[in-house]
Amino acid sequence: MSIANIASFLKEAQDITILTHISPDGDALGSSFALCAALEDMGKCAKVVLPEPLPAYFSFMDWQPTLYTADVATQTVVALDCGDSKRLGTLETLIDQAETVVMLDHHKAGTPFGDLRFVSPASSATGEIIFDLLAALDVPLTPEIASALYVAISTDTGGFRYSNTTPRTHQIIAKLLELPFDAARINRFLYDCVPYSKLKLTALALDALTFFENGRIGVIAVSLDMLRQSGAVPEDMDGLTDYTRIAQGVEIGILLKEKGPDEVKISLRSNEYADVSAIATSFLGGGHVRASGCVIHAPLAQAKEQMGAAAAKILKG
Ligand SMILES: [Mn+2]
Repeated sequence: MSIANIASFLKEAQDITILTHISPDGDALGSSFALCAALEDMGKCAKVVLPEPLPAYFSFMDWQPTLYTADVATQTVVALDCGDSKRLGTLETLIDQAETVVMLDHHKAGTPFGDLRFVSPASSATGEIIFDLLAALDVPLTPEIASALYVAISTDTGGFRYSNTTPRTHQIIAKLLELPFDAARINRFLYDCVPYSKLKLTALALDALTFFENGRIGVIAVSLDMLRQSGAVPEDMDGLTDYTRIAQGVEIGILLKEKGPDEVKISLRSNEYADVSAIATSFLGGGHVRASGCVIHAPLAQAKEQMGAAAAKILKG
């Protein structure tokens, strides 16, 4: 299915409900609210339905979701940035109720669903696909649309740093920046502004950073006590994984999060060559070569030793 086909279908649709994956990120939300604003500009009835309120991290954007209730009416559903309908969580029921389901995504792996599908793994973000869709719909960009797409594409490319960033990414961003919105303000809220609790937790985590194998493995174990001390909420742990692997000489980074007395959630990262999915798989987890995860049922200190030893074994080949 082409973007042009999906655009012609949406031109005829009147009542459109936009859905995205659970724990929505910047691309999920930015793409959703950009499309919603554009459809409203076209005179349609459109809404973004979320199962929970907007994550506080995005409260600097003037985004108004509709909270899910069992009686949310849906004629046409557009599911964005979601490679598998299971990732819609409770909203999956809306897929079954809708007359027509459109799916737009950029994830490589997934189980495509819906009646009209467009999946483009070459796109850095679903936001890039929405940019093309809006052009096909002939709807002019507004500051509201441009700022939402900017959030979508910037966050999924790590601020245009990741390898998924293409010339096309920058061409789209250049077009968006022609609109009068405050990109510097968005960048500040996205990348240079954290709740104090998160900063405090980061300080405790950095203090707890230890190394194995002559500094080639970096490990941070976050205890429940550290969360209590900093007043942090679980989402304040987002991004801590990066600190396990940014010290010079580190190849493998391991973040351990204590969930309970005998439950530790592990995130594994590698910088250049180590296959951390091999470590995760040996503990019944999974993921990719550079990023994977697993759960260990052991006390935090013991889990740390186990993961350090498993990572050392991978480095020794
Ligand atoms: Mn995405």
